Amino acid sequence: MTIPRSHPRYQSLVQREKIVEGIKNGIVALQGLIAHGRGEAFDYILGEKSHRFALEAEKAAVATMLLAKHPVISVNGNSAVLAGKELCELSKIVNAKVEVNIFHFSYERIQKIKSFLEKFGCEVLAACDAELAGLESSRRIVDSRGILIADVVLVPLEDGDRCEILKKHGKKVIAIDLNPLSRTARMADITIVDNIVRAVPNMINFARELKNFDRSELEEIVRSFDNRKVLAEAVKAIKEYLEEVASKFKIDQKF
Ligand code: PTJ
Repeated sequence: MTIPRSHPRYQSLVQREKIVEGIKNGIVALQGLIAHGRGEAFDYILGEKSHRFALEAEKAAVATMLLAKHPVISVNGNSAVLAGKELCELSKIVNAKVEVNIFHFSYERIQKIKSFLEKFGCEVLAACDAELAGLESSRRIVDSRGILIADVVLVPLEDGDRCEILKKHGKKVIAIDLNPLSRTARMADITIVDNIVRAVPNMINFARELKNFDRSELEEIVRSFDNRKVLAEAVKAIKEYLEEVASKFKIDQKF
């Protein structure tokens, strides 16, 4: 479908089309439609912009990845179609591995996501030759060269069952999740409350800048980061945005 650039909801409609296209070619799970709708709703009440708390988390996330020994970017169906190209670009700058890991598991979809990502010129792990102990869902199926041995894992658009287990395995978890109330958002070490389509380009910009920093400077960025403050600010931002909209409605009513 061609979306006119002049449409007031152009960006949002483009994202929807990518998800729908992803369903048609077997990359996105049907449940991905529901997940996307939830994300859209949260983006709407966050004012569809990258807030200061999101930028802070994006910067700390990049610093953490640059400091890591084995950083891995975990990619599922929705993340692949919405930001696959950018995730591959980020992986190259911070020297992270890209691994396909999905909740609604099938080998066929694993292969489709892998081939889709490889078009952007990155190496993609998807051997499914190891398991994360303690996890029952299909997300336990990992690559022995990737998530299994990772010390830092970026998990965009996660469904909430894995974050805790990754942490039990001693890994640092960075989540990208528009819902600051989700289990993943609350469990992660760093939570990026931002739309993946804005978050990853922001992270690429930070990565280009921070790549030249000393380890001590990167460590300082990570040390001064406070995830609980970020989550609190995200919830406050939603409240303030809704109050502002409500007060505008009240002013309009007077005329
Ligand atoms: O490809 P699979 O099988 O691994 O399945 C992927 C989905 C996303 C379907 C699966 O992980 C799932 O069901 O996720 P949930 O439980 O719906 O959680 C996804 C979270 O991502 C929700 O909290 C959404 O608010 C959030 N989200 C959705 N779209 C975006 C988003 N966060 C950032 N950017 C988005 N565009």
